[in-house]
Amino acid sequence: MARILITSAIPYINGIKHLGNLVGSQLPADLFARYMRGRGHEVMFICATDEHGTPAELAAAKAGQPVAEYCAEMHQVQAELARGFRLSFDHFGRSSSTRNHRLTQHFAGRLDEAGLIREVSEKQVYSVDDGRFLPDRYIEGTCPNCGYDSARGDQCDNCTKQLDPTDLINPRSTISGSTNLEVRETKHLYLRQSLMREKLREWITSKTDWPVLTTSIALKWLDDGDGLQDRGITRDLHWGIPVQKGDQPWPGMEGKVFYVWFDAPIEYIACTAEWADAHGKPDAEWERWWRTDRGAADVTYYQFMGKDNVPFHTLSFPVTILGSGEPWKLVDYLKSFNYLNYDGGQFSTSRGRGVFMDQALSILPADYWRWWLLSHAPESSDSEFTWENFQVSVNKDLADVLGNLVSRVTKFARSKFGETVPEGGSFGPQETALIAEIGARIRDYEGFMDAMEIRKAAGELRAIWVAGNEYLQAAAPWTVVKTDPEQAQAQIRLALNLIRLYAVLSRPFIPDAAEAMMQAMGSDDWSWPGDAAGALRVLPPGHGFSVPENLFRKITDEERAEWQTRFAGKRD
Ligand code: B3M
Ligand code: ZN
Repeated sequence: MARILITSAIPYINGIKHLGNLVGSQLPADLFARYMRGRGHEVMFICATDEHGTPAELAAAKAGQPVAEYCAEMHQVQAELARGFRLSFDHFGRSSSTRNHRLTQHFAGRLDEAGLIREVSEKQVYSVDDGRFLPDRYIEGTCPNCGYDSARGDQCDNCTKQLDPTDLINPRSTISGSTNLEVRETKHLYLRQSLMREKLREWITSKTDWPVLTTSIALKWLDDGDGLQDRGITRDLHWGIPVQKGDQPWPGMEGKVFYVWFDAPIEYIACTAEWADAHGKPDAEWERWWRTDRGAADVTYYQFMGKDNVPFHTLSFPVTILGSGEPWKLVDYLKSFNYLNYDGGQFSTSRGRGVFMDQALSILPADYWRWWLLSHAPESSDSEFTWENFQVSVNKDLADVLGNLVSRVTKFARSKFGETVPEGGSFGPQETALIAEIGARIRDYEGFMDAMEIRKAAGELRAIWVAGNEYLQAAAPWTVVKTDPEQAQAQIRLALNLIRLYAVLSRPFIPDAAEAMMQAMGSDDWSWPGDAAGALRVLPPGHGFSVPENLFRKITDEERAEWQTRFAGKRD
């Protein structure tokens, strides 16, 4: 039994995520966690909400709520949606937790001792009436380029010109509207990432088994981007983790907080401590996942994220870990994703374009979405959600192939032989061939899942379902029963066992349907199949089963058209 640590990029707190966000980190991480548990390994699967920074402050202000209250509420909303999608986190934490405060301050103190932090003086806009420095996005004014009167300090939304806050004509604070603004000097901490360049290169180039998408992004930023320039890790904001060296104050840094991207990845570790706290476990229990001197040397650590998050996980966060000089676990395998597009364009949170997690669950159960998203995961390139494609996948793969097999077999079995596994007959060449095919395909499926080749794994699972259907088509127990009932009994015995096996294999993709199938087969045997022949004998003659509710329904053309219009833009 291996020990597997899995983290998904932690979603920003500001608002409900769309399906593109979901398939880029949390959902594939869940697939992998479920699969590894299914194989009998010890798994720790961690995710959290990313709660600090300007976007959280802005969203809270827009909602008219104190930011702490807003975050607490949105955390609950996201946790509920995660449950809805059956994301099987061992813990869904919060980057604003006490654990993360302490750990972030601890890392900063260690980095400072290691000489990896320097102070930099900068000029920034200060709002006298608000009593605070203003991040670029908190300043609006007239665009010097096009005259638009609500250009932001970082960019004009009208003509898209990139701006500095000092470029704006008649600048004002978006918090209070005040125009009483001054440019003042402020000090910030910079992480001296550039000192670690060679160490990082050595580490990244040792990862020969990583996906090209991951290593190419990492090396690009390491070498020719400005990715490894020293980075500011503090901000003049109120909401965030106060800048301290461990539990000591940091002279000159009073009233400042750490930059959200500094504390967010540290939350992976802090969240595991939150997990221990929530279960009344001692520190040793979470440390055995993260400290190589305390048991984590035999842990394999996998991270899942969208490609835009890769630089932070291959450069900045490793600088934090390595620079601390302490034996923390570094990532062993980083799985990154391209983007999922929506119906001829992009998903857009600001324009409400595309399907968001809450909307998706309001029209269909989680398994429908899980299946489509995972079987079309944007791995080697961007992929696109279209309603036509979604309809075809659901109706064919789930309803026609899997759902139909389950309902046809169980209903036929009940009507001819009653609600127990029939005992007559024996397996002939057709059955032997099916068992051999399923056995070979299971090994391929495992290979793809181990390698996190998600689309290929989905394809193999579909092929396993199809093999069962084709067998039934050819064996035709509904015809055979008229002339050779014993033979039909053997066929149905195999088919019922196939349903239980399908439940085990399909569970990482479609957990609810898998539960329903297992329950209908009157079994609780989720053990991973060693050999197919053995796995297809688990339900013995005389074992009771029942006919489940229809597993999947079809999507009609009318529904498809209606949803297409409904999700074209602007959510209400
Ligand atoms: N919250 C960005 C994102 O959701 C960011 C990830 C943090 S991972 C430590 O894409
Ligand atoms: Zn402009």
